[in-house]
Amino acid sequence: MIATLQFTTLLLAVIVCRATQDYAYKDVEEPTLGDSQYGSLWPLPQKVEMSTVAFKLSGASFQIVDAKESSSGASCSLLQNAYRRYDEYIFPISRMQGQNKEKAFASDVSELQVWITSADSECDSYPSVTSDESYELTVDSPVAVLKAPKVWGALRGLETFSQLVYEDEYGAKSINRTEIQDFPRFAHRGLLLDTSRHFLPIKVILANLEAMAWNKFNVFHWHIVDDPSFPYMSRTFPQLSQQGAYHPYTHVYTPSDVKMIIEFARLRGIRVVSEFDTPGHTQSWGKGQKDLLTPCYSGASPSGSFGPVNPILNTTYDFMAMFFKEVSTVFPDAYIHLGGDEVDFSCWKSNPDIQKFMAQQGFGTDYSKLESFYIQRLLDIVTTTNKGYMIWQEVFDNGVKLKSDTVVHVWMGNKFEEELQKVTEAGFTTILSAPWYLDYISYGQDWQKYYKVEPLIFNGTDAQKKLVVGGEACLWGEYVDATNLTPRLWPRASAVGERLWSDKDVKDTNDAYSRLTKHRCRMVQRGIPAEPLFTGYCAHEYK
Ligand code: CP6
Repeated sequence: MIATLQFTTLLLAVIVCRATQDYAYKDVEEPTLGDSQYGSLWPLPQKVEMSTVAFKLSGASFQIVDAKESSSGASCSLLQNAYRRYDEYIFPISRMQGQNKEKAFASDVSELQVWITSADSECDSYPSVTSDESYELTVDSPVAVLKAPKVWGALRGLETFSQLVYEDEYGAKSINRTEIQDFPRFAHRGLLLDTSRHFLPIKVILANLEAMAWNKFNVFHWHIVDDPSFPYMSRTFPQLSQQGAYHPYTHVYTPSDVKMIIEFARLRGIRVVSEFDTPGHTQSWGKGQKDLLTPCYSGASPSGSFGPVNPILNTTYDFMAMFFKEVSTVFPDAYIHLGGDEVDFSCWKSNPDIQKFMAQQGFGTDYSKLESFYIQRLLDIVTTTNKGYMIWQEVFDNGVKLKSDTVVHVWMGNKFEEELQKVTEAGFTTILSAPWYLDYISYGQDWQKYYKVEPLIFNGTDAQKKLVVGGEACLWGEYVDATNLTPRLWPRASAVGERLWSDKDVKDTNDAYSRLTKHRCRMVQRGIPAEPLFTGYCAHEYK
């Protein structure tokens, strides 16, 4: 038996594919559709060795199980849940019918054994920016083994395993002998969704968290409130959503909704980072919280409209302290995003009380000093909750004194390289969004534009480059609701997903096109209406 196996191995050419291999770089508009040697893997693992030896998988007998040596097992519901999910992805029809109607044949690969190697599997923890997502996957007969130090790596490896399974020309589930070693290039791989411009139903958020996991994203940046509406239901200040949401009962996220979203994300190794953006972008806050916003003046009298948060009242800071105390307990992540972007000074300028305060403080007419004054106090407040914070780049640009573990979020479109250079020169951790504004749409294959971005292209030392912990694709919600969000996101966000996960030398757009086309079909098959990249069809489509 062993002799036969060795003989087969010798006879069959083993293709050794290195994900880090350099490709001839072609700048093409329409990539040619050839088959990638990596099948439909997306994002491409760091190291893949794939043989042409194919094994059969029988839905009747194949199982995902805990390895005997594993430090985590039946008591880890995160893993058991994931096994069930991936079992259904691999055998969708047979599993959906409950009973397996396939003819039982012996599976060449009877089991995928999941082996958590570290004593603390982190099964009951929340993921963090330092979570270990690495894994090793060996597909062989009679068993495949997935080894990971923590459950987070196991989740990533299960997704990869499911992507290796394909149907042969007779429709039989197959998988090739494969060895994979994998880990993310960047620790922060996020997606921003905006639930203020339009309310997004819970099930839309959950479906997209699921799709994030398929693309190895690990941060849901929840831009939960903004000018148009305040859908976050606060226990401490219930009037904020009662007055500020589009509808006080139907268009709100209750504490239990938020809990459900956080747990659904955790089970997929995804952090939920909430953003409560101030002092700008806060019109909706003013409806339920009297005197929070600055009254604007026209001439000598109030105009009836309101501007950013009023930074000169003590009541503002009392409110913020209570509000962020609540937020810090509702969202378990170690970071809160505090916004700080796009503050419009015209209302502050019009207000005589603010003018007086500016003079008293010696700010002259530099309103960015007033903005910094507000942010500084807010940061001090949030620091007392023991959370780290993330802020949009303007807060850094304005010279606000930031804690050393602050994450500066670079979003302005022009010259992001210079900004990354400045932010990291000052020693701050940073994430990049500027080139990945998916709310911008245009004719053609814009995924290639997102794909070709190299985050570390700026001038800087190795130490500076290490401070770039990742990036986020942003889907701002002005023109997006439940009807068009999902196809607008996928597979365009997948391009960002591979850029943030795979090696920097994975940049062959033709190879990416082939894999992404199949990956997109797989997303459609799994129930996500991902839009097509270009002309063509999906193998699973039938009348
Ligand atoms: N909302 C908030 C937005 C944007 C920002 N903050 C935004 C700005 C410019 C573009 C797209 C989105 N809609 N709160 C900036 C971070 Cl082009």
